Amino acid sequence: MIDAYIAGGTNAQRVTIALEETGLAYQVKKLNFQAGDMKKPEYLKLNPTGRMPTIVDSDPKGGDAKGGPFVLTQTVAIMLYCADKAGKLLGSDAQSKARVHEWLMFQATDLSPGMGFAFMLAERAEPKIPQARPLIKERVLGLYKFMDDQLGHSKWLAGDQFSLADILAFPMAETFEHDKFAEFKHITRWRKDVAARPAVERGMKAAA
Ligand SMILES: N[C@@H](CCC(=O)N[C@@H](CS)C(=O)NCC(=O)O)C(=O)O
Repeated sequence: MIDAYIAGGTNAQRVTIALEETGLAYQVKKLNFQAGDMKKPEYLKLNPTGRMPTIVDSDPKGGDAKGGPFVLTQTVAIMLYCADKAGKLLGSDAQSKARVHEWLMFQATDLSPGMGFAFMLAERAEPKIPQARPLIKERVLGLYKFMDDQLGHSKWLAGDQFSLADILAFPMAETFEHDKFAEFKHITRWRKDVAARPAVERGMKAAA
């Protein structure tokens, strides 16, 4: 059984969708952000960064858990662990695996930092720097254009097979300003295809 410590939001959705798509047994341990659950000593033992998500796999070897529970943090690492454990969502040969990794990296090192910094500069910095928004938005839109082109010639991000790359991208695409996606027809088609998957629907609900 995997305990998934989450408090809602896109990273939580990524984890619960990955868990639903892999079919691994899991339960949600809901953290209350406002109540400071992520800074409480018992949670900090699991995740010293005081952030979420975190998973605890009480059955790490698929057997009798002789090695004790396995604690893991970092959204992408958790997704990779679940996919690896279930033998799903990662591609079937060296090349398809590399494609999945390529699109995971695109998001983890290009898209997410761009969107994260835009939010920090424009909303959280003191003083706020709203003039940073258009600059970063332009960069993010450039990256989404690249993603749109890819989805113009393949059903899923990394090719013919639905993969972790789609799961990583979907929650962020759902929060982006959708009027900006009007020119990105393929992303719009892909968002519908991803949302229609029963496991995705269950994962989104589980993280709500
Ligand atoms: N790189 C980490 C980021 C974790 C992270 O920043 N989580 C946010 C929510 S998405 C959080 O817990 N923030 C609470 C805080 O910073 O106090 C991951 O992917 O898991």
